[in-house]
Amino acid sequence: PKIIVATSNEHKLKEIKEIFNDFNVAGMSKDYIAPEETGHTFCENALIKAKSIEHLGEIVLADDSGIEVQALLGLPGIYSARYSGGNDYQNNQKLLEELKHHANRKARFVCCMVAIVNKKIISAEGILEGTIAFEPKGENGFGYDPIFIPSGFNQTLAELGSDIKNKISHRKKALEQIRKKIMEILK
Ligand code: ITT
Repeated sequence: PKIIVATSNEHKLKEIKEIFNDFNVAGMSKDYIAPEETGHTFCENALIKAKSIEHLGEIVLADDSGIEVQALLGLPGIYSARYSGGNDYQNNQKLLEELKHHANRKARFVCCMVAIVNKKIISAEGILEGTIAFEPKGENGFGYDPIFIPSGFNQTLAELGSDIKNKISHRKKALEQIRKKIMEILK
């Protein structure tokens, strides 16, 4: 089946394509203007994005995700993309700076996927637990990957690379759940 994804983040799209390699996954064109993310939760924002392209196909999908840091009471959370007002590197620097005086470096990635399948709205959430590293390491991935060490590993997601990331990630978990719900509607 064909799935259109409401994202302007090419890294997300690449991961979704790798995980959903049994679907025909298409992104948006260059001139796609994303809606304002005015929701208060990941799923609210994912729904806003999915609805914005509902008219484009029988199956549309949107991903809203971010990192929640325990010592920062869950921030940056839904503000992850706009945390520093700058780029990924600056977001990472700000997070490391904020955590300087905290011993607790626990964090988790959260992803909410919303799909609209033949007008039916479905959602699924995935979580990846881990800790924040003391400095950025690794070249793979995007966003907070260089400073996030998943539980059970001793390297960052950016060091571990996409093969491992796409087996364990919040995005992978959310996609596997939503895959089941999509197939249930289509059968
Ligand atoms: P779209 O809304 O167009 O999909 P976006 O990048 O703005 O793209 P979000 O609003 O969902 O997406 O913000 C997600 C941010 O959370 C992202 O920019 C990263 O900073 C962070 N993030 C989410 N998933 C991540 C991952 O797998 N690895 C690293 N950082 C991630």
